[in-house]
Amino acid sequence: MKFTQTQIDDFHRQGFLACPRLLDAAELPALRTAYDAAFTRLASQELAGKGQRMRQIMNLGEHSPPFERLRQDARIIEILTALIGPNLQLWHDQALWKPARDGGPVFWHQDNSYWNLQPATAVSCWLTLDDADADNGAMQVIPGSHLHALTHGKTSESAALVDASAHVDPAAAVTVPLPAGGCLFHHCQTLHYTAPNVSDRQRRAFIVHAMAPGTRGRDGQPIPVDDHHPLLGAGRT
Ligand SMILES: O=C(O)CCC(=O)C(=O)O
Repeated sequence: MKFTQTQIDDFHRQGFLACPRLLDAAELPALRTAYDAAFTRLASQELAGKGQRMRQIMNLGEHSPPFERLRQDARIIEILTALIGPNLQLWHDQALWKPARDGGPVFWHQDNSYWNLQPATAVSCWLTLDDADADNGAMQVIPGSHLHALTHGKTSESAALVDASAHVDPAAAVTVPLPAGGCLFHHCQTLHYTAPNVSDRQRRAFIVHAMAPGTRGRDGQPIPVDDHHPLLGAGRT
């Protein structure tokens, strides 16, 4: 799927871009089966703090061939390349599952408050395997928020999760509903939030986080190209 230059310009202005049809419906059943199997087979983490909750598997692609293929999918790489530049490196992937009727929002945050990547130009592809809407945890974003890094509060001393809600005017939030197989590309400084799943429908998301090679990590050093952070697309050997 090709984006127009206007859509790419919009991404740079707004910090996000929705792609309602990335995968074909026929591709979804096998991915859902592999996703469910992974949450049964692998130890998933439950990250929680002050009512916030999410279930995640980090780097699912390293454990599940369908997701290893998906994080290198030419359709995803093509769009990430249009948004980041001609060379890409994987930062990591994540599976984030909101089971039906599972309470717990993910508070407003900028991903780069966790990562401290420099330059802050990484982009994420948040892909949903289920129809996602306001009731089951569709992504909400603040347009233009990627232009400034914010200071985030910790949800508690021990929690791994941060909270930038104090910086957010909820009236400025845009909810991005997506059909199954659709995705949302967002910049690593775009403020985003997902609400608790108050529906009877689960919401299974898979996220590919990509950056330009040479991006520096928390220690100020370029992230090495290795098995956890391989080159993607044309750069991959
Ligand atoms: O999938 C979700 O519910 C939250 C995703 C998120 O906040 C993130 O990718 O940083």
